This record gives sequence, structure tokens and C-alpha cells, in this order.
Amino acid sequence: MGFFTKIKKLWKGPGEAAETTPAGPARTEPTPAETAPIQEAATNDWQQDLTLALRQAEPRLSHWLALILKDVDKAGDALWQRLSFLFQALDAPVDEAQKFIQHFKKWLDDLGYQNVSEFRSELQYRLALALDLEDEEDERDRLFLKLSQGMAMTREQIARRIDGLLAAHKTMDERFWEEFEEILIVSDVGMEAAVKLMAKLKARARKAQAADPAEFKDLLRQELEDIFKAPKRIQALNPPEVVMVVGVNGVGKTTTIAKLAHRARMQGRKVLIAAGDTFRAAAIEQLEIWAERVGAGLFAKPEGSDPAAVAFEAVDKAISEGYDLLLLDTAGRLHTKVNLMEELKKIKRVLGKKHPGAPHRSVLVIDATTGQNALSQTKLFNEAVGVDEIILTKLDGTAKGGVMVAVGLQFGLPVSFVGLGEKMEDLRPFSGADFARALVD
Ligand SMILES: Nc1nc2c(ncn2[C@@H]2O[C@H](COP(=O)(O)OP(=O)(O)O)[C@@H](O)[C@H]2O)c(=O)[nH]1
Ligand SMILES: [Mg+2]
Repeated sequence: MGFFTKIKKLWKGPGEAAETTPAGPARTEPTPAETAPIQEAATNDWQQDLTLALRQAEPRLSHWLALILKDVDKAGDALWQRLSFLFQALDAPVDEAQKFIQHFKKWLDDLGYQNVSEFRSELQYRLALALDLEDEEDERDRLFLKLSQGMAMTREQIARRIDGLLAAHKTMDERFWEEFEEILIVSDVGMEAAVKLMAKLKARARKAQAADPAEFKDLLRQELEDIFKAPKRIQALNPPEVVMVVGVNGVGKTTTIAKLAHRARMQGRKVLIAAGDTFRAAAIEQLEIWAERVGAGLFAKPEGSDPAAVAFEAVDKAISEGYDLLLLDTAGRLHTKVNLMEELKKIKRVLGKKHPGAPHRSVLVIDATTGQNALSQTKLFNEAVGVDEIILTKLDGTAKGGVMVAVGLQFGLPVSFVGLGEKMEDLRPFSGADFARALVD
């Protein structure tokens, strides 16, 4: 299904890696028909290095990329040749490899990028998705770094205070817990969630017979991990998978849809975006641009059209044209709260009628910078449409990330992705363990 899903099978472990793979990484020379001839003598170095690196048992994307980009500082033929060589060595289908390169070239053109420093990170992101390597250790480290940088302000807010607390107390007594509760409240965890979290932590401390504040961080980390333990996901049984994206104005719904579409495209899925926010013409135009840029289809009707009709017809198109994924954008104007919720309910009903099981997921987008407001929004949307998962945007540049703990505790809803910036690559899968580690280390 994905671009190069076969690849994982090529690297089973030491010994059975390259040698057992016919026409795979063991090959040192690309066939001329598939790759343009390499002209300079020096380029043989990278071919040899790359071939050697590829023969190592573990996939190491950052290592491969470093080899590919050695002595390359701009986009151009040298880079395309090397990428082709990589794909070929990985035994990727030629047409898919070519498509990857074409898409990437177009993206560079769209954004006017030329220097490796401008696009290296996006290239690595695309390769990780295309090669299904996002779970690889290197990539996980990169993600953790990104999350922990993005959460710097939130961490500063919480961790500094916790360090002060730990230094000031010899045992975890009542006064210790009271002070900790205050820290939670000023860190945007909020009253109700703070009380819940405290009760859980105290129980955990009792069970572990822990009284020394030195043990506190471990307890807290474990508790946070538990709160965000991701439930098993049920895959959509009847494609297209329909995802309805809801949330108030300005939280990042449309941008997040573009980012989700980008991810799915890089994973080789055919994606349709439906412009269900028909309230403003600008909203439709914004989606048009994104769809074009990420290579997704778009279904839109004129400004002022009935959003439920957009949903209905978009599902039709998705089914008849064989799309794998339909992402439905919706309006989020809250000044007509009741109408909005009724409208969303109607859209949901229509989707289900048209395509049994749809929407397979209702995703609520919330903006981390809004702090405690995120809680009332979650409640409101959850009551109206039944939220399946949350995407928290703008975690970068806010000290209010603590609200995430409250959302997790109070609604028990999984957080699937976090937004760590405005770029396409800045939407990353959320891991409770990483979140806990980034918050208290
Ligand atoms: N820093 C940052 N900005 C974001 C993120 N997600 C969205 N934005 C910005 O938030 C603004 C509103 O986004 P938009 O998608 O139009 O929100 P919508 O009204 O919910 O559709 C835009 O300027 C986005 O670039 C994020 O994760 N980090
Ligand atoms: Mg929007």
C-alpha cells in the first residue's frame, strides 16, 4: 500500500540482510536504464559508501541521508541521481521512486527552495513516511527532540517549579502535595484535573511505598504515560476512510488537514479533501491551495453551500473515484454555537447514511495556546459529535501545554498528533511516553 512498504522486509537482521536480497542493496551498480550515468569519478565514493551503509543490518535513515547529501548543497541532478540510487538499492519500484522525486521537485519549486539547509528536514520527513521508517530509532529520536524543543516553554513552566519543590522537601508529605497542586494549577492543568492527578499520584506513591521526593519524577512520568496510553485503533473496514475534522475557528483545522493529507500522500494513499467550511470563500481557496500543494484531490462547492451536501457529494466522489482517505474540513464559528453543533450532527448523520461506518473518525483540533478553553471546547464538541481523537496544535511557542494533561485526564480521549509548527512536517504522531519524558526529565 505505501510507497515502499516492502523495504522493512529487506532488513530482517544481521546475516539475512543484503546478501539474501536479490537485486536489492547488495547491488553496487544501478542499471543504466533506470538511473542516469554518474559522471564524475568522485561520485563513486558515495555509491560505495551508500552501498556499504545500506548493507548494515539496521535501517538508518539519517545515515543514508548524510551519505546522499555529502558534498551536495543544492537541489539538482546530483541529488536526484543519488536519491534514485537509494531507491533502487532499496529495490523500490522505479515509477514510485520517480514519483517521489517529481513531487519533491514540485514542492521545492512551489516554495522556491534550493539549498539543502532549507529542505533537508522535509526530505528526511518524506523519506521516513515513504519508506515506512517513522518508527525507526533515529526517527524516534528526531521526533523526541522536536517535541521536546516544541515543549520548551511548557517544560520551563512546570519542570523548574517541580525542581524547586523537590529541593524544598525532605518527604512527600501533605505540604509537599499541596505545593504540587498549586504548580499544576498555574501550569494550566486546571483545578479538576489537578485534583484527579494528585489522587492518582498519591495512590501510586503509596503502592510503591515511595516517600522520598527523589522518586517523585519517576512516579509522575509513569502516571503521564498511563494517561496517554494510546488505545488500539480499529482500521476502517470499508474504504474510503472518512475523517471529519472539527474545532473552533483558528485552532488549525485547515492547516492540520493539509498536514494529514501530506502524510497520507507520502504513505502512498490517494487523498480527497472536502471543503466543508463553506462559510467563507477564503476558506475554500485556502484548501484549494493546500490540496494542490500536497497532491490531494479537492471537493468544493460555492461559498454558502450546505455543508452537509458537500459531505454527501464528497463521499460519492471518494467512492466512485477510488480514494483511500477523505478528510472533511468543517466550519468552526462559535458565535452560532447551537447552529454549528446541529450542523455538525447533521453532517455526521449524512456521512453515515451515504457510507456505512463513516465518519470512521471524528477528530477534534484544539489549540494549546488557549489553555483551559480547550476543556470546554472538548466537552462541547464531544457532546455534539462524539470525538474519537484529539489533535493538539501550536504546542510550539506556548507555556500552556499542561492543558493536555487535563484533556487526557478528564475525557480519556487519545491524542493522535501534535502540531509543533506551521510547516507540513510539523505534525507528528503523539507518544505519551515522549510527552512525559519531555515534560519531566
Ligand atoms: N505555530 C503553529 N501554528 C499553527 C499550527 N497549526 C496551525 N497553525 C497556524 O494557525 C493559524 C490558523 O490555522 P487554520 O488552519 O486556518 O485554522 P482553522 O480556522 O481551524 O481552519 C494559521 O496561521 C496556521 O499556520 C501549529 O501547530 N503551530
Ligand atoms: Mg479553516
